[in-house]
Amino acid sequence: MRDLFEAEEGVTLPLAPGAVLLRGFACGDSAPLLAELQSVVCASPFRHLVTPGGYRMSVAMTNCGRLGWVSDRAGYRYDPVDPDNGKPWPAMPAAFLGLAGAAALQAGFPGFVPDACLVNRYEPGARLSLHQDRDEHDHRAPIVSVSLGLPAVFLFGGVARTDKTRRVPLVHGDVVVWGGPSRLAHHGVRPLDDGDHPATGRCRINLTFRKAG
Ligand SMILES: O=C(O)CCC(=O)C(=O)O
Repeated sequence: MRDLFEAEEGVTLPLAPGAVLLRGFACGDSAPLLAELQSVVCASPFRHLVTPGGYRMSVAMTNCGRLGWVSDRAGYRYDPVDPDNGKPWPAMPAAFLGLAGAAALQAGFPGFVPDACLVNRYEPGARLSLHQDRDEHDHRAPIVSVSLGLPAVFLFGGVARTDKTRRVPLVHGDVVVWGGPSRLAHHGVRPLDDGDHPATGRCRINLTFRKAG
């Protein structure tokens, strides 16, 4: 399987109208991205958020950029301040902005300048249930989602929750972009299998870039 993904590196695979998988797009940038992530995590460490219903999320999260996505008993929202330390979220590193803009352009969405980067850390067993990204003001901008480290199975459905969901295997360096008619597509991640990746160890990192404000 790994050889198949390596052979596909640089290939754009359509998922749905307005949605593509850019196989291996972030491979060349992964070391600087992960190095920059260290500084982000130093300033705003990973934490397990609580859903409005009171459940602890299995995925650990932090943010960088002008706005950060947060969840607590009061609901889901974007906040310019990290509620754990009362300070603005760390600035979005230039390498993050550059990669997100380049991936969006490659997917057919020029001029993408995200103001929010949600960083998700999956340890074995962590999952993200099917959801839509709808807390952003302007849905004209796409979502750019970068996978680093352990492989995962991404679930990609349609705008209606009942639409058929496809399973998309993602590996280190893959980037999924969805916008236009797919901007409100349901998506999620299956429970992460255990493993050890040379770049991240026993976890998967996902960077989700959005224009939130
Ligand atoms: O981890 C992923 O690949 C997807 C993350 C995601 O769906 C989200 O942050 O909304």
